[in-house]
Amino acid sequence: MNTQNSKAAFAEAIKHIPGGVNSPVRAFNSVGGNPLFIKSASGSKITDIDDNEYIDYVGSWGPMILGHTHPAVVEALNQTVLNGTSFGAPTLMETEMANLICEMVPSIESVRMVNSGTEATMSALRLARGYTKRDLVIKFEGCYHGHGDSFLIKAGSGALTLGTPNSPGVTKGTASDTLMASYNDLDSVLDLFTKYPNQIAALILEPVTGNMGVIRPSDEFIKGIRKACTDNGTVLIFDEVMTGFRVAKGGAQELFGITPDLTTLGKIIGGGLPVGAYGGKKEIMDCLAPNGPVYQAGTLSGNPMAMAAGLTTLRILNETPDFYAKLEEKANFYVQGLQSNLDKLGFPAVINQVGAMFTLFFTKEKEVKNFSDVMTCDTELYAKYFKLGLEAGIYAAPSQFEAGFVSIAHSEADLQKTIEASFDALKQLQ
Ligand code: KE4
Repeated sequence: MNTQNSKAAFAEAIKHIPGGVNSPVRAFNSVGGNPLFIKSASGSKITDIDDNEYIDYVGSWGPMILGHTHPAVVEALNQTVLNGTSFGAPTLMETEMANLICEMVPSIESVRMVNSGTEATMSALRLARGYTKRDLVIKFEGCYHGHGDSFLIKAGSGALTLGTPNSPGVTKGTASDTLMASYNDLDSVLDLFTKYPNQIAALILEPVTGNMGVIRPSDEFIKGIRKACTDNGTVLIFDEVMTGFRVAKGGAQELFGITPDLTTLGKIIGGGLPVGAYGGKKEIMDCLAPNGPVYQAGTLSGNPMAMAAGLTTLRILNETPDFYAKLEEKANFYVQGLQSNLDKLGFPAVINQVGAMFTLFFTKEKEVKNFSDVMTCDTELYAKYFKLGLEAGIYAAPSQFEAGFVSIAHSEADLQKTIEASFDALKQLQ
């Protein structure tokens, strides 16, 4: 596979961009080699600057649930740009977006648009602290909530991939306000509530993890967390930046029947443009400026281009009959094919799937249900599998600690080709 142009592009990029990338997990550091520079995408495919085409299972890390360059999204952007790209003043599309989010995610009574998932989670935490007048927050080892200081402690995603789960630059004071619990271990949460009575402002979690690979919460864990937060007057924040509109129309909270107090959103709600959002109980959201004293702002929050792409995407998700059934059918076909490969070869690995997100863990464990299980993975083996996939025209996440995604644009032929390529790769790795 010729990637000469990407190699040259990377040599140029590293001159003036830290690590040659604008987000660390793109750098291929954990899988080796140079990142591919992408020039275009359409539907389920992406094409690099050496004209290699790949079936895309990254989907821009989640947003591209409709596939790339969906005609309705492209048309909406083409029309919107002609009227101006940003006004710094209210627009009708922002109200339409807020109304639609509140319709699709009933726990959200009021919602504020921001420009990234990170902005959403850091703002939600500040809001929870302002509302409860408490300082402490509980997060889970391996969960990633963006690069806000309070969350870069034992964080997942790129921080875990690159081995910096505790980032330098986060002050001791900030870090001391973040309490760490273990995913799927309810006692580790209850112990913190016992140790810090009436001091915990918020508990934030990925209701299905994607940033240490995909892990589903146990019923006991997710229900126990809801009860513990209610009993202790702690704001329960579901970070649905990845799971929102992905694992179900109403996100993981619909899937599990759990009502959080606040929800953070991103990725899909921007349709590929920079958007984040946070929302929830009106009583809490009304503490936000200009109504209340908790401050948060943003020059480009709710800008017309992002609203046009996001609204078009959400309307399709909301109005297409059986969209999620069809999407999950594709994911099931794919995962069953991968599982069949493992079974035929007797290859030790675990696949976790929730809806249209999944991870193939290269571990000898029988199941992966928490961070310590994830840490048994052979990341070098994953790197080899990833590169064999690239050679076969499959673009997966360049890290074992991420989620894979299918879009509605992935055809059965795409999935079948990927299953066969996976079989060949696993056979070579035995
Ligand atoms: P952004 O600031 O990257 O838009 O969102 C941060 C974030 C918050 N919460 C969850 C659950 C997330 O998954 C993310 C971002 N996810 C990573 C992928 N695992 C973004 C990819 C990247 O960092 O380049």
